[in-house]
Amino acid sequence: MTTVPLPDFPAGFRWGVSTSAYQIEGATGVDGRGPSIWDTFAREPGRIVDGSTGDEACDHRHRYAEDIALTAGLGVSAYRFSIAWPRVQPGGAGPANAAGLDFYDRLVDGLLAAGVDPVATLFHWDLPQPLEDAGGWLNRDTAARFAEYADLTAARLGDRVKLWITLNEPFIHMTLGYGIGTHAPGRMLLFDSFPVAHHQLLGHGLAVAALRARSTSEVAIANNYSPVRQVGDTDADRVAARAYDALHNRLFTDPLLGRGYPDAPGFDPAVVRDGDLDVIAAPIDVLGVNYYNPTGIRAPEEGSPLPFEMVPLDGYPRTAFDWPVAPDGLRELLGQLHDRYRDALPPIQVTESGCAYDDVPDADGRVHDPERIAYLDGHVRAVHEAIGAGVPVTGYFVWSLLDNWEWAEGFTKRFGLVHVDYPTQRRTPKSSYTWFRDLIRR
Ligand code: PNW
Repeated sequence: MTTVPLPDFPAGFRWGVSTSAYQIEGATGVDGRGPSIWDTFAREPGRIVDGSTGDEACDHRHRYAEDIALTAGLGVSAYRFSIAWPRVQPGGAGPANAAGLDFYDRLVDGLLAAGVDPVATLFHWDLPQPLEDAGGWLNRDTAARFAEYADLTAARLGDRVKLWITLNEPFIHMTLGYGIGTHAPGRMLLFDSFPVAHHQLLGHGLAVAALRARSTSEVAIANNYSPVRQVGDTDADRVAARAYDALHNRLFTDPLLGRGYPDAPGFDPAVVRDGDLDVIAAPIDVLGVNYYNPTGIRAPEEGSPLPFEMVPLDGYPRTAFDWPVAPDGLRELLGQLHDRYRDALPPIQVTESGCAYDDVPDADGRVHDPERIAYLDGHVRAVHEAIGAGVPVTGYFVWSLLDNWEWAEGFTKRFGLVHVDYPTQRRTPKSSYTWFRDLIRR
């Protein structure tokens, strides 16, 4: 890690931490919550590496007051959480379940009392199971259902949530959930999953309209981005890199920012109806950027089902997920977004940035995570550099406040600033927590 002091950030820069409902809440059977696709998926043998489910996770549904205190103790100005759709509409449709919304009401009030802005994501992958039974995001009707849920939620919380995020990483949900099936709902449609992109984006646009009608707060979407590093120098490598870039970095952003769909693999205009692109391009106030790593791409082998091949990038340290630690990729990505969309680009907030390491308490019960400090130090500097170069970045959220249930990896990957001992649910701030607190305090 560099010892050069961290640079100052503009006044009003939003420092935050992020979590998501299914990964931390547990208590899946209380408040009249209905089943989600992740309850179903996690129960299927072989889906989750350690055989765990999110039934308990971090028990945040019961321990939220302690988690608000941990958040406030960091001195962050914002906390990004997600609302579990199955708590608000247990069946995925119909009137709001008041008991489900009561929990988020208390959470939001607790955050505000602690001086922390609530930033609420409406969909972080936990679709009500009844909607999946009707086709999930392959079904156009799910977009309308999503807008209805957004309306019910904003009617209750719209006066206090400071920033709404409609969808989390629709690209990852489409590719892992419907393309290759390593996430819920576990479908393997490869490029036939394109309708999932369009229906999520349509749901986003309809939800933006619903939120605007109920709330004067800012509205955003959180996309996952990964700058593409072309490996190899043939024309075929160039074509492959361009195809992957269109899929990962443009499919969910070009139409949002008014450009229509790019020419991306799997793009099937058949599901796009007249007027949809206008709905999708409804102005947003903030573009949420989730960044973890760049992607190496070269031309595929003959006969591959994919128009590109992913290759590991050499020369970077790696996290416990084996993801490369590449802060230069964040700098590159922010510059790319700025160059690509120029005047159409709203202010960016980095809504997720973080890393997994095998953090274990020492004999004194302390958790030292110097790799995470180095990771965050590098990424915070990358953001600062981008701001210096004129990219409008107004916030940075660490993924995550807590170690939590990491989807198909179960409890085996720890991303938190706070260590969680799952058997006892004891929370222990790691040294990165202190580091981040001190960074914000300066
Ligand atoms: C994001 N990939 O997921 C999610 O928003 C979080 O819920 C998650 O815990 C975090 O990143 C860490 O994984 C991703 O395969 C899952 O490239 C997979 C990928 C990227 C992001």
